[in-house]
Amino acid sequence: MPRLLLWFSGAFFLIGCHDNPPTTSGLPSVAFVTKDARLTGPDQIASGLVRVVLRNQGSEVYRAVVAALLDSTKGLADVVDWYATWRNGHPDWLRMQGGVGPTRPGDSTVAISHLEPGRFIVGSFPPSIEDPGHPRQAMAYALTVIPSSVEPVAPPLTDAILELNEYALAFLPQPGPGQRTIRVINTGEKVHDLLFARLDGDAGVEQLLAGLAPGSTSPIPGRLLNSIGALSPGQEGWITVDLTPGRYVMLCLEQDADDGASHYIHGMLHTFRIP
Ligand SMILES: [Cu+2]
Repeated sequence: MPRLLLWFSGAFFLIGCHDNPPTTSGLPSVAFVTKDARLTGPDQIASGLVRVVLRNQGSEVYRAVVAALLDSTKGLADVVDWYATWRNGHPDWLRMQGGVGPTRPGDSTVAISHLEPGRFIVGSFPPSIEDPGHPRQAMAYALTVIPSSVEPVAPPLTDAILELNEYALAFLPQPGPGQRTIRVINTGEKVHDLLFARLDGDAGVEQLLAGLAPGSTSPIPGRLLNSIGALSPGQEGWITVDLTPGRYVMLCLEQDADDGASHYIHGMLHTFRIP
């Protein structure tokens, strides 16, 4: 099928449609494992594009956000302290570079991130689906990204771009049915994340969020798909999702630094149907 060369966000990107699943077999993988109160993974990985896998063996929804430390005086303790005392959004010394979004207990999800050499923190900073009084406890550890010794791998061919900004999620173009690879980019000025779910029957978004809340006894009326942990402005990641016929929702759970409301309440909520 023809590929379109589009001008978008200051750069050219190839958007294509492919009949075969996108290959990411050439990419190195890094696997993180969440259990309750614990996040584990390798201490060191090579730079470049990497398949980030999250295996959630805990009893609650977790994610694995990969964040670069931009200040040599900051470390894991500063990140844990920032998260616990979160009041004014994200510090400028911590750059959210993707990782994997909300993942249900017992599930594994995958996303692709691009990581330059440096010091990173991997954290399951729970998205703000908890009530405001819920303690913000990060499960996190330090990761070093070292220069890769192999040739850089090209980003995956994508079917659509998903742009996150204040306060909307917009597809370019809206993807059709089938296995689709989506490039997710933050074109805004605040940190954004992504929850991507297929809804059961006529379930609503509020029912889904109620089911995902920590300690909830409500059933989760849907399936969480691959999504992105969190992205600072200008950062990007890639996901592949299988869009079978049904209803889908995408939303951002970041808590706004200005008023404390989740971004989806401000408008970062998009539902669509695959016929
Ligand atoms: Cu957001």
